[in-house]
Amino acid sequence: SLSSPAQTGASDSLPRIDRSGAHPALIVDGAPFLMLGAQMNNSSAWPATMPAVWSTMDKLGVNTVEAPIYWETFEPKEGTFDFAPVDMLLTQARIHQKHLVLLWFGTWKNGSPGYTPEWVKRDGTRFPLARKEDGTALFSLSPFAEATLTSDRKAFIALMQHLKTSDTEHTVLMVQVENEAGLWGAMRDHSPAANRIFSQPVPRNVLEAMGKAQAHGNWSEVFGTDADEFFSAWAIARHIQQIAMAGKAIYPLPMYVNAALRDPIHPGGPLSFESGGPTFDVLPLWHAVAPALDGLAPDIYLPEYDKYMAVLQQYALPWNAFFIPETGNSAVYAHYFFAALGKGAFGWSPFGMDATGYVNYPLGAARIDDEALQPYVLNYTAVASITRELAAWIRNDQVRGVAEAPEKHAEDVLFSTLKSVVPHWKATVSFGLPTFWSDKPAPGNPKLQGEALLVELGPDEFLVTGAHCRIDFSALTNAAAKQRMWITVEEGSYVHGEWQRTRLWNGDQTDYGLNFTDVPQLLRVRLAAY
Ligand code: N0T
Repeated sequence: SLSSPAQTGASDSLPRIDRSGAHPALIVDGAPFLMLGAQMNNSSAWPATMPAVWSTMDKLGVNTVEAPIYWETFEPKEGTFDFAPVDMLLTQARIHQKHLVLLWFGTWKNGSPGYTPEWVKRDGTRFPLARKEDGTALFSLSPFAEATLTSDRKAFIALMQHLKTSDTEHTVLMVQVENEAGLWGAMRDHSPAANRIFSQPVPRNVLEAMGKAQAHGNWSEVFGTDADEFFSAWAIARHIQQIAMAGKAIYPLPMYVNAALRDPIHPGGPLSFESGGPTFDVLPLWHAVAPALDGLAPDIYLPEYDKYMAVLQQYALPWNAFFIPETGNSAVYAHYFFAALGKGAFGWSPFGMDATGYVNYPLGAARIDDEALQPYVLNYTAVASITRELAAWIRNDQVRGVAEAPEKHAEDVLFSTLKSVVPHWKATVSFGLPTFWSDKPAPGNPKLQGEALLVELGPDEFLVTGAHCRIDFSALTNAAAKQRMWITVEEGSYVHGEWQRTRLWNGDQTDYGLNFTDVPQLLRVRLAAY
């Protein structure tokens, strides 16, 4: 059940989203797939820079690379498409045995038309910019211009048509439509076309999605101070829906949009965030207006524990094909990988992973060297042998993840998912303890780097891994038997879907719990209570 693109080239079934489990899953070659991802820097998808991309990607042990397709390069003259950059990515990804997620940098790239072709940039009449309230132009295309939609859609269709004919082996798993769509610097477009529509009644699907089914009126009347943002979200979602729908009609790969986030706990007011993108407060609106999208995905550049967890919570919605298409690449972000999987994500992807020399510090790491990659390599090495199994366990909600928090140095995880016969188990994950003994409470690690992944395989049986943590269990019964004994603790890996143990842990290796450092180790644990 382990697969690489090369091994599975014969399959003709399309990647798709499956919604039959507890969490939506990405199905590749007929089975749930876990994306161990990374995204290259924005200007790296060029033949000259790809060696510096692959060196990092190969070190990281990713199975999926996120790569941009630039509209300006793809359609340099209106109606003339250059497929060479797409083919270059397909060919090289296959050589490196990676899957791809292609990112369509079209009308919106971080809200701007920077990646639109010159013939778009120079024609403000056909492709009008959005306006501030005082009439000043913004460097963002108005979502109310027919030609902008038509041209972007035409190019996107050409891309999907090309993938349909040239990617029969399904190197490409998903397509991101635009990049962080929305508007910085104003809450909505105030162009005359926009203002006209703003004063008209709010469409019914928006009213229903936003819990205002009984209301009627124009945007301000119904939504008050939220009107500008919701209007923006509706206009942009509608535009992207047309593009995604047209692309899917040609070749129905899973599609999603990514969000520049609004602060999940203390949402800033107007102008503090990118307006109109799928921020947490407008997810139902986006879902209703852009049903061609399978997922609305968070780009998480919030290093704080509480915020990262809040974002996972906000986007892990039953209808949302949930994964993390971008997250920061500095050290702290690595320890959120298992927590994301525990919330049901089918993929995770740090951003800016290449050796071109560019770094997006202070958003991410100041240097991308082996030391910076190390915690990310540990993450992917630890689960490399179980990506298929893990994806299925995530879909079934058998997986829990813990990330080390600043002030809480131990966390309990309760297991009742499989309704096992008594006893049910509590796992305690503690941080900063030595690997031998201790009579003190866990002090926490010197820096936040601890994390744990726990899979409930069956009654009294778990698969666990972790970094910089100790995992132990106790029984959750009212009876006398509350303490655990290890029946067996096996270290090993899955080989062609079969667990193979390399050794038993016992003695010092289990007397003080299961201690993980910076060595990738997978343990299969069988417990009993006394
Ligand atoms: C991300 C990346 C790339 C006031 C940043 C994050 C990528 C895009 N944008 O390196 O540009 O293409 O999706 C925006 C984070 C905004 C933080 C603003 C702080």
